[in-house]
Amino acid sequence: MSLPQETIAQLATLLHDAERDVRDTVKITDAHPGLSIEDAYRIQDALRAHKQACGVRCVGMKMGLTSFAKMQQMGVDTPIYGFLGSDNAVDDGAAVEAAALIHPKVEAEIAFVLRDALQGPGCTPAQVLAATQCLLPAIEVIDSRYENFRFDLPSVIADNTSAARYVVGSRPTSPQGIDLETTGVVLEKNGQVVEVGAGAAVLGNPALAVAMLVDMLHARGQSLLAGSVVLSGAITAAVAVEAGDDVRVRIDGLGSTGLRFV
Ligand code: 0L1
Ligand code: MG
Repeated sequence: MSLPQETIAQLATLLHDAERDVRDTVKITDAHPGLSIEDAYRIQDALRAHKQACGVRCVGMKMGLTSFAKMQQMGVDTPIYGFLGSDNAVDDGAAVEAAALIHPKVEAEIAFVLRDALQGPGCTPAQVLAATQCLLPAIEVIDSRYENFRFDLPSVIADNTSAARYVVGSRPTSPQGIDLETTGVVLEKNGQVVEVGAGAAVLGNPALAVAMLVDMLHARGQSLLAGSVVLSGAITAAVAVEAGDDVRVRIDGLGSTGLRFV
């Protein structure tokens, strides 16, 4: 049975306040063990509405759990999605205050910037590429609001898939001529290579992850708006960071981006 809207709003406020106050909380399924995936997305929607009421703009969307290894770890066969708020965006090379985050980790990703809106059902990678204005190298900072980064699927969906910050490169590249499957990715921390990967780590092709996002949104009566930034999913494992760390991602054909934790 689905939760009443009042409970959905209370759970969204709990997660909003945990993020604002930089304190972790127990996963929400401890108190609501039967929480459905649909109710988890309703909590995420309420969290987005709460942030928008505080002046945050929704600038795009993200896919999460896009690697087969992570999906297997969580015992699921589909990825999950979240939203990107204007308060999540960091300028290329800028500083991120580590004390404003609970236990941040970084992931290397490819960002799509859409020229055209995309609507399901049946969205294809070719349609995604045709609607894409440019690709950018990206770093997503994830920061679960749950103790020890421990959660189950409904809890992490409600928590906006651990979205916290993101940075994209400043040199836009047309998707034409980029082989998103074989493109190589290097994630560096403090000048040392800590993770390497290729685009195919994201569901075989990051454009497929964006197409899947469009269909998942359609199933809930939503779509991707023109101008959206879309983080297509982690190409590397997530790496823990702290104040003093300097992080950079370099992607074949797309250039690089970075941020500093202070
Ligand atoms: O962006 C991601 O892939 C993260 C999804 C949520 C799971 C996690 O926090 O590791
Ligand atoms: Mg991610």
